[in-house]
Amino acid sequence: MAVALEPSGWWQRWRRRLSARDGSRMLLLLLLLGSGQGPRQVRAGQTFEYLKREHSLSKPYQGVGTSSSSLWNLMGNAMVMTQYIRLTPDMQSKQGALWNRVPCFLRDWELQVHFKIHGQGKKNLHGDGLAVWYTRDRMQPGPVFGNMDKFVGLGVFVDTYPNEEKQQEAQKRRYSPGVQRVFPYISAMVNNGSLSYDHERDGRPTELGGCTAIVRNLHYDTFLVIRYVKRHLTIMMDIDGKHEWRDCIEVPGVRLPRGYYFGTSSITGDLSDNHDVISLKLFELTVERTPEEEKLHRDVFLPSVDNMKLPEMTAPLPPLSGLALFLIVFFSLVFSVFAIVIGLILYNKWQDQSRKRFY
Ligand SMILES: *[C@@H]1O[C@H](CO)[C@@H](O)[C@H](O)[C@H]1NC(C)=O
Ligand SMILES: [Ca+2]
Repeated sequence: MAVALEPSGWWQRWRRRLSARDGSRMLLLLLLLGSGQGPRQVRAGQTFEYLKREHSLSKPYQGVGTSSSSLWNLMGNAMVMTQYIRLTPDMQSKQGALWNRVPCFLRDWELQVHFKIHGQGKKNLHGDGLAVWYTRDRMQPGPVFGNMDKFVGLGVFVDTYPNEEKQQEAQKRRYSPGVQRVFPYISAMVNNGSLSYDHERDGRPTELGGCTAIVRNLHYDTFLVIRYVKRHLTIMMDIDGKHEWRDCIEVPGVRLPRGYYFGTSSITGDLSDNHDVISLKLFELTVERTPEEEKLHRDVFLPSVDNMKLPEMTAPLPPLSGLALFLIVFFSLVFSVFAIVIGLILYNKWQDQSRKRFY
């Protein structure tokens, strides 16, 4: 497959800052920079970045999902529009996905996701969000943001509905301080096929890390980037309209096999949103490795994370049941009465003794 190179590095970063995200300006820049020499590479530190067209998707979405030669397949309710690919419309019980047909054999890469989540729902009456995948299997519908559970690979979730918090609220439970997460929330999970994503707890038991990301109904562009370099997983976002990457998740020692597929999926339930993907851009990152690193970073066959300590099953504090509350109040009262009675008796005795002493 022919792979075109896109000049990046400093240029890429400059472009990110300067909002030159529209095609015409990019083309102009290419012409100016390339000056007829064809594709160029621009060195940025020790890293070269090349856009890999076979793993990327952008407007116009010619042939997506329809032609047999398409690089991308659609699934479920996903639809190709002129300006975006809609994974789900703002309607109940929809699910859709978009999957790259070409397995990715790169060792170091960066995936930039331009997405938009918007809808009619008011605060906390919208859902459920979208996921970005790098997994062994593709096109497998299921409950995890529209994809199969017990997946093998990496999942990055932009979760817009706080299932666990809402459930706790309904049960009048409380969180211990520092445990509550603010939604929308981005989290990541690496799975070797043995773990289930716990939707009711928004993936809390299996999350590698996460951060709050207020991404709904914004009038500017929102981006997510997943960078995988030397087994270091970094997830950043650009959701403030400032054209700057903000850190979200950083995990060292992440082992991901090669030859997996990129995809994105979404699901709505009782609550809904439009979940749109505008572009997916995969860059190959060419980094230098020392001979030791070469040895260390040998191919793996199953995803894993070194020294992974899954967050403890931090159950919210149990609520005080009615009975417990009654017993506490009852015994407090009984104790108080006892204390007062004993106090009075002792006081009387003391007074008697004082009287005896003076008369
Ligand atoms: C798969 O992951 C689970 C949970 O992290 C771990 O306990 C198990 O040993 C792993 N299985 C293999 C074959 O690596
Ligand atoms: Ca959720």
